[in-house]
Amino acid sequence: MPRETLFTKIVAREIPADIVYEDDLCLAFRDIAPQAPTHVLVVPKEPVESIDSLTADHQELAGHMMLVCKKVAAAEGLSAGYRVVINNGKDGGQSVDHLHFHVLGGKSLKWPPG
Ligand code: DGP
Repeated sequence: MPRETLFTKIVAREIPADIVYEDDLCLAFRDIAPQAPTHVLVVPKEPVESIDSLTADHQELAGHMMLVCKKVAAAEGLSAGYRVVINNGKDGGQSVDHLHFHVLGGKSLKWPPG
């Protein structure tokens, strides 16, 4: 049984979020602590923990989520560019154990990240 996380609760509408996109497979909502003028999280409805938890069975879902990031970026007007980030595990800076793609934009982003 997958563990309940903040994001499973957002998917279940048990806690509120500013939802910007939804389809059968995933949900996108604004990050509560935005690191850029636009900061949206794209999460699968299925409670996959991280990139490390993905299997070959998730190939379609993972590709779909990437296309949703592109859709969200377009809907947010990020025509000058944007960044998609997936933190994985402790050293990767993952703090919520439910896979999520960060879509960041609305300013010129610095590289490399810390
Ligand atoms: P990460 O560090 O990659 O696991 O990113 C988790 C993100 O989730 C972080 O940027 C802050 C965001 N976050 C944490 N709790 C909540 C919440 O309750 N609601 C929303 N919308 N975002 C949250």
